[in-house]
This record gives sequence, C-alpha cells and structure tokens, in this order.
Amino acid sequence: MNDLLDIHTTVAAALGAGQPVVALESTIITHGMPYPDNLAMARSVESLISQGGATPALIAVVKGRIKVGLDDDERDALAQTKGARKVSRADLAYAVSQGENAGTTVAATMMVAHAAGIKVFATGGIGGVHQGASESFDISADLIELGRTPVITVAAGAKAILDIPKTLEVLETHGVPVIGYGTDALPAFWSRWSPHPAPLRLDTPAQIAAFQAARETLGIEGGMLVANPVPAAHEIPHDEMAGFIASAQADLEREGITGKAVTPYLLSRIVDLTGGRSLRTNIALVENNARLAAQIASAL
Ligand code: PSU
Ligand code: MN
Repeated sequence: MNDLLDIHTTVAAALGAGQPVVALESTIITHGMPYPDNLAMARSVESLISQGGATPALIAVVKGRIKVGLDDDERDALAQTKGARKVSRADLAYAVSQGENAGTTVAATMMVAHAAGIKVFATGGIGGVHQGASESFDISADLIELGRTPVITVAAGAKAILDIPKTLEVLETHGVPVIGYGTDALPAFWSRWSPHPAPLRLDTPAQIAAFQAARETLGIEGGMLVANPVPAAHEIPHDEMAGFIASAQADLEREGITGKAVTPYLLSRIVDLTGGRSLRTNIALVENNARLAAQIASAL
C-alpha cells in the first residue's frame, strides 16, 4: 500500500521522530455531516489534536491517491466534494484504481493508518450491526476491521441507530476489547448512557496504554474500541433519542434504503428530526474523542 500513500510532511516528521499522531476518518466529512458544519468540525478536531500535543492525520482518497494528512486546501475541497465515494475494505482499492475522490470509513481509515504506522484513531461512532440485521445481514465492515487491524479507535460508543447488543456480540466474536472510558455503561453516541454494560472499563489514558502494551506483549493482534461518553453539556438523553431513532428507522424502511446509504440517511434524518440539535451533539462528541485520542497517543 505504501507506494500509493502520500504522507503529509508534518505527519511524516512526527512519525519519524516517534511523536504522537492521531488518524482521522473522512466519511464523516463526505457523508456524515452537511457542509459547512463538516468543514468546521474537521478544522476544530485537527486543532484540538494539535493542542493536545499530537499531530492530526486526516485520511482520504484524493484523485486516486491515498492521503495521510491533507493540506488546508485539500481538506476544504473534500468537504465540498459532491458524489465522493464512501470506501471501506471492499472498495478502497477501486477508488484508487479509478482515480476517484473518496471518504474513508472507520474500516478503510484503520487500514491506511496501520500502513502508515499510526496507532490511534479518533472518530464519532463506529458502524455496527443494524436493526433488522437478521433479515438484511447489514453488519458494518468496521467490526471485522477492528478484529484484524491493530489501531486503537476512540469513538462515542456505538451509534444508537444500531442494534447495540448484537454489535457487542460481533465485536466479542472477533476478539475486540470494548472499553467504557470512565463509565460502566456503554455510551450510545448522542447519549452518555445506554442500558448495555461496557464489557471493560478504564479511567485514564495511561491505563489504556498499559492495556495495549500487554496485548502487544501477548502477541494479540487487532484493534480495540475505546467508548468515550459525549460531554454532559451536549448529550441528548437515551430516552429522548429513542423516539427520533424510531421515526428515522421507520422512514428508512418506508423509503427502502439499503447498503452504504443506511448510515448517512439515518444520521441526516435525525439531524432534521431534532432540528439540528443532534448535529451539534455529533460535533461535540467527535471533538471530545479527538482530545482523548491525543492523550492516548501521547501515553503510548
Ligand atoms: N461517525 C460519525 N459519523 C459518520 C461515521 C462515523 O460521527 O458518518 C461513519 C464512519 O465512517 C463509519 C460509517 O465507518 O459511518 C459506518 O458506515 P456503515 O454503517 O455503512 O459501515
Ligand atoms: Mn452496512
């Protein structure tokens, strides 16, 4: 993969000097939030990582080149690109071979981060097992990637639009540790709390670094998921979200939307149903994850 990677000079310098680097995904920019909020979010997340003493590395495909770190111009253009592909493990190479622009999902971003030598990655929420998966078989490739690629992924838990118990089961099957950060309950993206216990709990970046060191010593491959609750000031409580999610899910089924379009549709429908409130929560939780990821990268 390395011949196809354009590692930005700031990222290459940090990696060469053994300094902390945090990878960022780009599907959240191309498909997860509307313009210009997506661009504001990307800029603020990058500066929070820098303030936290780490170097941000936004990963995306630009005209068939895999970028690890974008210039300001490239980032701003990506945020306005219409019709970018959303790529995962199945189609990252397709976008490269066709010279396309693409946002990388959690799965594709982990692959690229690992190829570049980056160990920590911040996002909003991972993909997972969708509601109705027993019929649709819609299970995100993010879960399989977490099982095979050694990148610590910091997210605000699993998106509450998913079937969270089934998501936890698939993660366990693939040997992925799921850590509640400072919490016993698994956070559910917009909400700090869900009725599902977090399988493991840690309270400091140093503890997460020590856990990762033990995994490496034991030769255990694959990633881990750090589930970091959204700050209380920005959360939408679980019971309040449940109604919005049920309406969005009903609309999805009525419109017959399937496949890759499911997550972007549900996120954008929920932004509409909440009058924009869920978007502010989404931005706040990504920023919060970026801060923690910088601390973990430093602790490593
Ligand atoms: N987190 C967000 N917004 C998003 C995503 C994560 O706050 O849009 C994206 C990630 O790129 C994740 C994808 O990999 O949603 C899941 O897509 P799918 O369910 O099709 O695997
Ligand atoms: Mn899917």
